[in-house]
Amino acid sequence: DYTPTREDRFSFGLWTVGWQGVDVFGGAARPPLDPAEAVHRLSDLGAYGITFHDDDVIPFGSSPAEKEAALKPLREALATTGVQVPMITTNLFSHAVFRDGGFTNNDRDVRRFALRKVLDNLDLAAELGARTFVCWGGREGAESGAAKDIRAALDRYKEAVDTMTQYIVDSGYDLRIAIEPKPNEPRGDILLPTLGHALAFITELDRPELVGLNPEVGHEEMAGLNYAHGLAQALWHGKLFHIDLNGQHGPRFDQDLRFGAGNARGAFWTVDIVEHGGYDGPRHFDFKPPRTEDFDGVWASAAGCMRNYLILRAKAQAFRADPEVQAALAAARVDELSQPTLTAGESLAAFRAEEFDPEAAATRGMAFEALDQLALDHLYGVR
Ligand code: 3MF
Ligand code: MG
Ligand code: MG
Ligand code: MG
Repeated sequence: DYTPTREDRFSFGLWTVGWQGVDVFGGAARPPLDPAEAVHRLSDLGAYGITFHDDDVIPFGSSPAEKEAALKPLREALATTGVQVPMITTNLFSHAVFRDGGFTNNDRDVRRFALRKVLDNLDLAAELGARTFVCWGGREGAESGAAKDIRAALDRYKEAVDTMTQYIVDSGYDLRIAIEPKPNEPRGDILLPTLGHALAFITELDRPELVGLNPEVGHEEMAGLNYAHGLAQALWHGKLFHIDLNGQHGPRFDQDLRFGAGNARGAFWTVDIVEHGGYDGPRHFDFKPPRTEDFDGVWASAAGCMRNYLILRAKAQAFRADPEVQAALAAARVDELSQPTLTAGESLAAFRAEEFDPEAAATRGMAFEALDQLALDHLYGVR
């Protein structure tokens, strides 16, 4: 049975099921979705959380009274359903004022406006009990060479994130920031394009302990990278604060397919590392129900994200528990990699004098194909 429950901790962005299908070639294909309705529908489907950009709920430019009025039905839906808000984020990309970015816009007054918008949203995050605040810098970037001084832009990016973490500490908020890398789209080139760039950036910040990552499947695969490997490295650094699960077919536009569609083999290893690698945050979906769909299709697509996750979770668990897999892992000497290469206290002189026969070692097969076939047998459903 692949029916989701709240214990599975599935969450969805309001902007996912609420996407009206506006793309670069066409306008809205679906009417707007009321945020409170989205909360009720996602709750009925078995989700435990919803996430949103300020503008998904509060129209851009709202007065404080208008903001409260916009939040009221959402607050009521959360209270009625018990749905949580584990993460919120700020829209610094839709309004044309952000066409050259928020934190790294060449216009200083736009940067100041962007930072005020984010600080307001940190207050809302804390008030709603969110523990993670995502920063996706979709418009932080360039299409041309001379237009952006990348080193100055990184100074301003750091200044913005340092201001946010200082404000979090000064306010006593229990919040951490998660940077979401993306290589391109909507900008020709986006700053902090991959997990690796973002990890390096974090080490330059005033409070690196408060800043981690929100990796998205599609964004890493757009860059031709292995998402599961990226998650594993983020975990190794203690930086996997949140995840955006969806589906992608290789390096093309950001497809945002439902999770499990797209690269299915990649999805299997993604679930394996999420379940077995020490991540304990929400299983968050950032997908787009295709514009071919009416609302029945939207909810089928959302349900499919969770169903595919649960199917792959069962398969990953069965793979790890399979005695033949355990034997194949041993044959592939996977556990041997956990042994330090040097023995503690070993003399380097003795170590360097050690005899080794590379010709003999080169004839030992690694037995990876038999191991991987067992994984595919589990994935393809014949074991
Ligand atoms: C775009 C994205 C964003 C981010 C969001 C923060 C609109 O490709 O992935 O979704 O996920 O802004 O979570
Ligand atoms: Mg995305
Ligand atoms: Mg995303
Ligand atoms: Mg995407």
